[in-house]
Amino acid sequence: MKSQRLHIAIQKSGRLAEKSLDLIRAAGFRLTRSAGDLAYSVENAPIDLWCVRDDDIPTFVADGVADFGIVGRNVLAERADGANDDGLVEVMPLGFGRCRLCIAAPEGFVYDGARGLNGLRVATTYPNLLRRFLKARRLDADIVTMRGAVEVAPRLKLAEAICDLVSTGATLDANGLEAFETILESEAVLVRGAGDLAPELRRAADSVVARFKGVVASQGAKYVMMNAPRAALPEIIEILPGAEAPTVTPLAGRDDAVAVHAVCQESVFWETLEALKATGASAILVLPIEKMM
Ligand code: PRT
Ligand code: ZN
Repeated sequence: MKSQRLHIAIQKSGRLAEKSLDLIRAAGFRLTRSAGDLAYSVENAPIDLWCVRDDDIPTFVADGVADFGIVGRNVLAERADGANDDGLVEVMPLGFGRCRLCIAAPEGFVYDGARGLNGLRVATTYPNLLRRFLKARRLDADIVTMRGAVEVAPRLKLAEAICDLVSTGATLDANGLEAFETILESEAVLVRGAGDLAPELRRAADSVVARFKGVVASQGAKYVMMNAPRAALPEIIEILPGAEAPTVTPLAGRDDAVAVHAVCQESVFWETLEALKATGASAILVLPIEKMM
């Protein structure tokens, strides 16, 4: 009989491991370790976590061993090569593990558009993504597939260019390389398989998705409150970043001024506060949001 618990595959150790656990905890799921360091059990919901290599997460989900996975979009995209469509679906981006898959070459390389890659060797651990990029641009470069440490390939004369993930750019800098093209924007995503869930697991699955959405939406979101001249309202709404219709309430004993409350979906910078102040707003408060649904 199939298990009555929902299974989520996460990275065991590495760049996404801690942040995946943080997300799950922020969604209110209490974790206890089980099976050594291979799994966690959620105490307050019928959910278990499998801790595995990130490269195996798509297989776990595609085979139905896990119902969901948390993995880099780059790993998913590298696996899906069109011919081998395993029906994996990206449910939502999770806002961490951001990076770009870039083409880079030694500084000083004259990159005259992607055509400059014709006839060159490009080293990568992402041969499928690179092949698709080259094909879409009708380019003819040789792909040198490596297992890691791609950034040393030009120095070892193994390739003239590389195609690798970049986040801060420090690795490229340290190796005298420069990025020219981004072929994929990546971050950690929640992935699910193509199959239907057992009815008794659907509630847990809906709750995972809704709570993750809440956590992701509240990250960076702020609750902004202020008093403002009624006449400045249109201008204030323009200035507030990513705010949906703000709440406007009267101020006792003041006909010309109102209180404005708004949820801003984007960062609120000091510049924004200064711009608000310039419209005549006062008592401006910016508060963090803990949960949002
Ligand atoms: O052991 P396991 O197989 O599970 O882990 P792994 O070693 O294959 O993966 P890991 O933990 O390195 O990365 C997991 C995921 O993190 C990746 O699949 C990406 O989705 C995401 N991620 C985000 C990154 C980076 N940023 C990143 N910068 N993955 C790798 N890098 C590497 C990159 O390959 C290069 O070597 O970091 C270097 C560049 O970093 P910067 O900061 O110097 O630009
Ligand atoms: Zn890996």
